[in-house]
Amino acid sequence: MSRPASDHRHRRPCGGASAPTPELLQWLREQFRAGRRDDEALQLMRASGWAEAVARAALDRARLDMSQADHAAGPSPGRRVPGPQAADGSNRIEADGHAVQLLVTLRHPRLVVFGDFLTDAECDALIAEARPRMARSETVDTATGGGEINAARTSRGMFFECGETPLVRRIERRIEALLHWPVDWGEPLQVLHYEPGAEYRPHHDYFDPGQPGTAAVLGRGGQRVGTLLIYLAAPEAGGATSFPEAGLEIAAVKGCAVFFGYERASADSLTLHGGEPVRRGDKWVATKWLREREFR
Ligand code: PD2
Ligand code: ZN
Repeated sequence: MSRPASDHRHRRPCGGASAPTPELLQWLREQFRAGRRDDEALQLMRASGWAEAVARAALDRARLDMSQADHAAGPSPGRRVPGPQAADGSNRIEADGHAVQLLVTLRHPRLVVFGDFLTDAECDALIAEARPRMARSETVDTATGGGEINAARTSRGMFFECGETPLVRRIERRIEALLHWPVDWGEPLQVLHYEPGAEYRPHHDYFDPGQPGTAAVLGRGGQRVGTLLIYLAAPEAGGATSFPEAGLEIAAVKGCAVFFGYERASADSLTLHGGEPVRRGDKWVATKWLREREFR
């Protein structure tokens, strides 16, 4: 097994943390291509004498480089992407012992609408678990990678921890089985609540590669590659999820879900989408954003 050469082992950084060398970054990219996990690579760098801060910075830098190269190259035949696989034209998919209906499938944007993703009782129970922790939703500040309150998003929301409750675990297992994507290759489940007038203006869910804050965000699991939006409570009027470039509106129907994938962080994916203003009643949704690899 190759080791990451560290001739800097005893060198003290002068004027701040030392930066990863090009050789270390090259070694890391080779390790990732060979399927090495982040924690294993980190262990090898430590064993070779690399300082913790440098090793972690190198990990983030190499992952970011690879993610940008992958996205510039676009989809390739060997590249895994999340999504359902219906057996021989069936309109029902078994996901972790639960039957999900396949209602709409679109190739471009790559989008699928599911019926019966959650039962009414599961929707109500998830809302009850989320309700005490709701706070004004934030969006990612593309300059810094941090969160910010934004007039474009007037819902309230919260994040569960991964596997936080038995119900959250059951839903995560169902998502994993349906989309063929490991649950920890994604952000924890988020719940949003929209009251009348609240909306989420059109946006892309992937992180804009051209923005300065994106590097920090990609360091934790790479780009987003897909979104699963689950409708937990339907408003009486308004609140559809719209895809303006595709001329598509998906009504928020309790228990249904929409998946859309974007192999490339590009507007060509036609995944510009928004939550239309709620006119009457309340809308609740849960969102699972899928990442290129383990989210840590
Ligand atoms: O609640 C929605 O319809 C919606 C629309 C657009 C949610 C999201 N984006 C999201 O959570 O990313
Ligand atoms: Zn969105």
